[in-house]
Amino acid sequence: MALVEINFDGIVGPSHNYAGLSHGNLAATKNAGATSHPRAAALQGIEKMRANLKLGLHQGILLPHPRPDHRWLASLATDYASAPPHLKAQALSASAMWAANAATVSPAPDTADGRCHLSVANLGTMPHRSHEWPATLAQLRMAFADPAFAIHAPVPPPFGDEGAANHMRLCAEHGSPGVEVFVYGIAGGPFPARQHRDASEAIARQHGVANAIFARQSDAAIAAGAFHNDVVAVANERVLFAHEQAFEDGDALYADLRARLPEVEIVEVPASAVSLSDAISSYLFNAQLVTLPDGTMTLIVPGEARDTPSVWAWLQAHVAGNGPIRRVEVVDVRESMANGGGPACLRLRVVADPATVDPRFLVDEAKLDRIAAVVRRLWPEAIAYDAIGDARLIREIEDARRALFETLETVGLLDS
Ligand code: SUG
Repeated sequence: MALVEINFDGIVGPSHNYAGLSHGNLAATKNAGATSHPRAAALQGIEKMRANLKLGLHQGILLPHPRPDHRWLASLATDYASAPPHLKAQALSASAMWAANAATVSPAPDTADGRCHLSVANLGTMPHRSHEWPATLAQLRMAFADPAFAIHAPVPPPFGDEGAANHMRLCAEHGSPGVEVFVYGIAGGPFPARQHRDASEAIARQHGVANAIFARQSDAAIAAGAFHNDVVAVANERVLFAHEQAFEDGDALYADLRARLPEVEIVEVPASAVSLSDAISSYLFNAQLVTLPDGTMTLIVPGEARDTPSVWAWLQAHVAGNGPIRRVEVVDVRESMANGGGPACLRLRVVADPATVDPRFLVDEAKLDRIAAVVRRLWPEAIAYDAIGDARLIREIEDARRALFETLETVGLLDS
């Protein structure tokens, strides 16, 4: 089979909660201390995958990590019962659901050795995300064990790397050679710049990317709450869809792209139509921009985009006009959105032949039904912030994950 784009969505784990752990992520900070609904959150994610299957897209999954992360706590010379509250919250976070931060992916047509390269992100800036990488690495090694893939361990700290959320690929079509845009930030504003240029360059070298551009995220975007570039820009095949204030020097980036890929179409949304603040609160750009089997370029946006008048007006006008985005689909991922994760955060894109992927990581409707049944039966209905120390809740979370792994025949990964 030809190379196709497969979206691997992180299944929302049973410990999903609102602990306000991500400084610079305005939604997560605003909802700190709120009661979460892990069951509803996971079901929303499953419905999004179901909708994408119905659109004719290829769909995969990544699995919840062991939470609490006892191994990480042990490395800090403590355990869940005696850890201070902030370490407890950091050890329990379900943040691995945001698969766009799992790894950076360079598909085979872009790389020197003709393999698809994946580098696991170190996520070193935020303590609660810094311990995701070992479990991610174990899953990627299992899912992509075929020699068509090369899996790399993370770039070492202190060079922060947040994976595909700061990486865009432009190409004539998925299976042809692409230009890879690595977006980095520079520290100095009110919020951390999570993606370091040295990390991006190391990954481009490691993957043997022939055609790479390094573009700086604008300070204004980071200061307005765009803690990852995928909050203000998204690319698919020949289209780059970005906010006017996404990049420090957008004109230079666009000129470079036009020189390297003449068919590129840049859809820039002016701040006069959609403010940075509306773009970030609605997650207009944290959409999945996808090509349907009939070639229709479609934008999958969260419900919050429809609820934001400036954003919805812009989308309606674009679709009514001659722009490359021909269709808009709305999905409900509000439990994830409340922690700053939109439709695009929840998925990792891999361009590959599905026959080379371990089938346990691919889903169809029937498998989603089985996953949903486990979630309905065992995922906690709600987690109040002050309940995270409750031993019974912890047991419930661990039992729920184990049942899912048994259903998916991935028990070999339970302890990684
Ligand atoms: O890293 N939220 C995530 C959201 C990640 C979104 N991903 C992309 N943009 N691709 C983050 O800030 C909140 C968890 C908490 O506060 O409990 C959190 O980690």
